[in-house]
Amino acid sequence: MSNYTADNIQVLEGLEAVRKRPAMYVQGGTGIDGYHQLLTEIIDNAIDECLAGFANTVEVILNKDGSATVTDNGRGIPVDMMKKEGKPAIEIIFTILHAGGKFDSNAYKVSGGLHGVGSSVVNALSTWLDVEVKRDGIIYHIRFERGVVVSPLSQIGSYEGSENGTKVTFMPDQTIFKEIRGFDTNRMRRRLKELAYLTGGVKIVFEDNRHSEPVREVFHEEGGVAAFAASLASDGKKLYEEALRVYGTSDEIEVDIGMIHTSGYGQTVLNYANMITNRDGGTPLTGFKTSYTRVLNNYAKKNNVIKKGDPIPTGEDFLEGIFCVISVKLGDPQFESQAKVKLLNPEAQSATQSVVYEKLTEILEENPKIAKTIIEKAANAARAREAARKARELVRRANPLENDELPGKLADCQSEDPSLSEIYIVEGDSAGGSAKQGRERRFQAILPLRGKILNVEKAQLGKILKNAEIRAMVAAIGAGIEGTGEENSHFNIEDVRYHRIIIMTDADVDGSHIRALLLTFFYRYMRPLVDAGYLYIAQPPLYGVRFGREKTLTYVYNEENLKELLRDNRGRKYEIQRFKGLGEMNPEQLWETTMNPETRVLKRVNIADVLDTNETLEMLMGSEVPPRREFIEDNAHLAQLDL
Ligand code: TSJ
Repeated sequence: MSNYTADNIQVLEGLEAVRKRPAMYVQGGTGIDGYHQLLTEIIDNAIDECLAGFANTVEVILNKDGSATVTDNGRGIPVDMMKKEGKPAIEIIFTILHAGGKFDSNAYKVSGGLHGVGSSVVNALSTWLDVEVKRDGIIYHIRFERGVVVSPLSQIGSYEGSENGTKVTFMPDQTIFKEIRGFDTNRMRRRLKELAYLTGGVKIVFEDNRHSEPVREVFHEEGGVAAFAASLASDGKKLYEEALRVYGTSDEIEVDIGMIHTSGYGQTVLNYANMITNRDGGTPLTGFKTSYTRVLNNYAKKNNVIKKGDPIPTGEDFLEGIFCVISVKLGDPQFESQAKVKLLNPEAQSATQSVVYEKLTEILEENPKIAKTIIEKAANAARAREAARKARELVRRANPLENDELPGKLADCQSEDPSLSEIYIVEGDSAGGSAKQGRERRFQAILPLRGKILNVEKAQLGKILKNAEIRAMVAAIGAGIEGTGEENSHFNIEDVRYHRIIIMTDADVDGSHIRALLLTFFYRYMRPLVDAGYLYIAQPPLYGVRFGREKTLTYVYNEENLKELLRDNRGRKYEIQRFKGLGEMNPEQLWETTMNPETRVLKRVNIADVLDTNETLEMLMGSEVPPRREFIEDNAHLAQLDL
């Protein structure tokens, strides 16, 4: 079999494979994306000729019949005979899959491998494809249908002057792209504008001749990625006139970055690898951020731009308000996925890092005003960040429990003058009920506590702060708590809502237990209350004695008093009522004996009392259970801890 025959078989098999499974060869498959990818591929080839330095203009024309024409003014696709194949090079290029690489003259040819579409794939998926090449004064022509040569390469004319070039016109195959109506003008305009920025100087002419009023637009951006970045930022917010361009080559990777800083707060960073957008950046972005932050910090330090005491800006602070375009070009791009959202090549990170370090340092040295502006913006961002953090912390770690609302079970007094106001902290709901009925509501508030309160000596802080009874007390007293170890935890004595805080518990073992727990709580978390003498213990009577037919009871507060009273009234008939709990007194009795400022006996708590209580509590609450039970039983008849 001759080479010629073997090659032809290879060509036909290749074309058949592409037409059978287009999605394997075209990113975007046979949908709208794949359809545009055909045109993109042809344009990229022309752009490559520009990037290689042999052309400066690309023309893209959408024709009335639905075909597209792409022209460049480069060298013209080679038309010379290939000895081995016995065919002109141009025919090989359009018929052999992945033949592009063979003719690559520049390291970062975008076609082949990158898009997964070669010009041969476009050819195979086109109803027809015409190529005209102008080379050395001669105009060549070749035509394909569905990838197969139908008009072999021929000379069709001549031209004057040195303007060589390539012109490709193709008609996407409707039998493959069944549902697609045509190219999207806006999509093409957007891509061509982007290419104009990314190439930085290639003149791209766009024509849409499909409508009665043809569209013609020229994209030409000499400013490259710097102009790109500048175009993204609004003029009024720019912190300096000209966008910066950081450009260099390292390890055969071309790094081209444009940036401008604005007074805004967002950050816009676009990433391109071989002119393909990478939504998630990748290694070049990482390399950029590393050196960008380092260079700016170095400059700030060396030139004392950041004031003493100001926070050091982070990388994110330096990026506040930035508009930046990062474009790298490299030989063998590796992407995370088919969608190419992220570039993975590690060498692109080190190349970007080294170019940015070297070139940005130079730029800052040469533009001290801009350097200062960028750093001051970051310093502001850092200060704002720090202030925001502190504000957040204040909210989060506000005086614990301070913001609680007044508890629902608090029966508050009418007076808003703390020096005239009292609060009774009452053991149990039933005693609370009597106290609420018996009180003088103008200046007396009642807060009933349900059962035993938490032992703050043993519980963890978090649990203490969550405890409903404790929260209720803190909220009612209204001055926060201290001693939590938290930075913003304070007890503010000026905020106390009552200058008499009165603990009122039953005259029994449980009552004394609860009282001890409360005292410990106040001592640990509201110590100034104790120091100021605001804390009291109510003294409810133990007995009520009725002599003869008297209507009123004589109240007795301890055993001594009872003996004395009975001795003094020897010979009289009497009845003794023992009050086991506050709940056994009716509201009037409670008022008269324990709450009426004219008749009640209050014991003011002092530090010594509490310290005693601490020891007592140590024993009461300690883990050794037997001595505790003993203590409670021994002292039960006293009905109090001797405070
Ligand atoms: F995609 C394509 F093949 F259809 C296509 C290629 C489409 C368009 C509009 C332009 C091109 C193209 C290719 N423009 N310029 C070139 N250049 C070459 O192919 C070329 C020229 C000279 C040499 C050389 O070594 O002399 C090598 C090459 C690859």
